[in-house]
Amino acid sequence: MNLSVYSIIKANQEKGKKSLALLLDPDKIDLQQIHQTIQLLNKISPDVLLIGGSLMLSDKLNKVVEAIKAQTEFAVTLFPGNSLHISDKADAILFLSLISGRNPDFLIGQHVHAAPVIKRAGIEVIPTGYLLIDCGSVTTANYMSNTTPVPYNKPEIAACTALAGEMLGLKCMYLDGGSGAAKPISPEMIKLVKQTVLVPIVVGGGIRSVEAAKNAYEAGADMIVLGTIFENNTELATEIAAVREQLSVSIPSK
Ligand code: 1GP
Repeated sequence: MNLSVYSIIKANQEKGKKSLALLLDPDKIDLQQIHQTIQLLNKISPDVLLIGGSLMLSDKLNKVVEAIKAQTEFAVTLFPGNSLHISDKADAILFLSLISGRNPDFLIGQHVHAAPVIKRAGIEVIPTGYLLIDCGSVTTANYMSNTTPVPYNKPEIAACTALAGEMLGLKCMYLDGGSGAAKPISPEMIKLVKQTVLVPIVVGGGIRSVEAAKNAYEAGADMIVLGTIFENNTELATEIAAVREQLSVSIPSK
């Protein structure tokens, strides 16, 4: 039986195993060359494969999901920028509520449009608290969501926001500096969020070195997300991906 995507993340967390997610932007995938992407996916073997982004120009979402499903065993999880970014070919969706912001459209509005579509598609829903963090540049996610990100040096705001999200029943927290962020989220912020909530913590945005990955994992990230580096430097992405093995510890099951 195939495990649900959330149960993989949760089981890894409980075992002390660090998880890795790769994020593919459909706009940047050349469908003629997708076998190359697939080769790399097989090499890196992420725990979670995310597809999506804040803004999509092309109509390739469905095609990319279909091609990956046809040629690999990976479960495909949608990382949508809005309610149009849904493919019924996917396995799961991060149902993101942008709880760091005060824009009702991204807290609940888009969700109302998306809910019946997701229900019909029958895909796994992962209720996710999405926190945008100011990591030194205005990212597409910030601009498109029309929200103020959490200030870089205010870990307590991120922690209280994550706690509120957990109290509302969200099943994981995604701290995101946004694609191509100038710097990664600070270890201090990740650490405080980790100390505050029990749900799995996902950290992404600007992770482009082994050191940045280690810092995020050691501070408490259960899963890191690599996007830009996977697009730009697959060799380095492979090295970064190996960090999770070195840092995983073995927690005996209860
Ligand atoms: C963006 O967290 C992801 O939402 C990945 O960010 O592209 O900077 O790796 P990068």
